[in-house]
Amino acid sequence: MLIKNLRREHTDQTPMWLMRQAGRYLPEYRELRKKAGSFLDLCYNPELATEVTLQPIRRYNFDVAILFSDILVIPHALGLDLKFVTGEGPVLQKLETQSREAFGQSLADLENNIQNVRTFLNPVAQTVKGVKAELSAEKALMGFCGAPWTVALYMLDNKPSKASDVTRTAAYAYPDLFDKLMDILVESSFEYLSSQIENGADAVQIFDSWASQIPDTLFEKALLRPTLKLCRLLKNKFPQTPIVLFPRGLSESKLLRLTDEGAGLFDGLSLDYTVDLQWACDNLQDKVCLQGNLDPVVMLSNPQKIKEEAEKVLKIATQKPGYIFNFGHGILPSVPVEHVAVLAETVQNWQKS
Ligand code: 1CP
Repeated sequence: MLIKNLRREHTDQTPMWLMRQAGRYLPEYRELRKKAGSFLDLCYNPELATEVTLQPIRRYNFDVAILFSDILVIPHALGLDLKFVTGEGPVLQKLETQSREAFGQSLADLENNIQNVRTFLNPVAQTVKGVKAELSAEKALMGFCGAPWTVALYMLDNKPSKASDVTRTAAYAYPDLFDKLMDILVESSFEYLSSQIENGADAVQIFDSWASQIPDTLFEKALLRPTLKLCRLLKNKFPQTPIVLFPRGLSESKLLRLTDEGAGLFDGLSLDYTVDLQWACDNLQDKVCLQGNLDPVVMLSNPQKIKEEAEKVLKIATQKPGYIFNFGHGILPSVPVEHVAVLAETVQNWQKS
């Protein structure tokens, strides 16, 4: 059902998955997380990561499992120190950008490590294999990575959710080195996604969670060029594997530009919760499959409201073929599990008119 929708073919039902569906709102996740020790230990333990990936499928019968890993395993594989601190989130070693020489040297070190990405991330490939072996045939496994811009933010700025000053400064001060950083991330993400696809991922999503921070003047350099280059490499090697982009926080004109310039290079566009869904269906759905848009905070309200809001989305987005149910960003850890059951039931019972 996922693949058919990504090809914009008709299906009677609407496929569904939720960003961060395997995570802290699930008691069984918290339990297993305690056993694993650190978050990274969990990511790099194929047996436990397989189990965590499957937990939300078992509980809610979602159509799509998203691989359990993180976007920051790429910089980790490239040699930067990475820790996840409880209550704080990821702490990643920063690249040196004080001078052109220092930045250039940092990049040379990363570049030397591209050849190690596949070996370093082999445990994640083993997780893909493990999930695929247990997932029933009518369900799909989504692989993923971060988009070059969003991953670069974590390598340069301290709090990507708040500011991108260091990354933007680097793009202005050393435009050629910034391009080189994007290229390193394109190449290593290509290796990482290739290994996911070769081991059984049915589709892949590229998370550009902080695309909202890209200034207009850098849109081509930070998003269009690197992200579409990654898509082109994947399409050449795996023409049958659909690609979904999640460029969070782009304006309507930029979503249109991305969709036009990326025609044939990606298959699905995941919408954040600020996008006008009717506008997207009118202007984009004839070109790409749409995904998402429901405000994840709705899940903190009440069952009646959750049902109403989900049906609003379904009514608008399922008029044409090519829609995957999801949120406009990740599920919050404080969402009650029963509320997710209400959402799943609503989507699974929805009859297209
Ligand atoms: O303590 C814990 O258990 C850690 C919480 C957690 C989890 C469950 C983190 C830390 N990452 C993840 C898993 C994860 N991350 C998945 C697994 C699959 C699923 O969706 O169920 C995925 C797809 C991601 C992707 C990811 N990691 C993104 C892009 C999506 C998004 O949410 O915008 C980003 C930005 C990250 C970085 C990251 N990792 C973890 C946190 C808390 C963050 C965000 C930090 C920040 O706000 O800057």
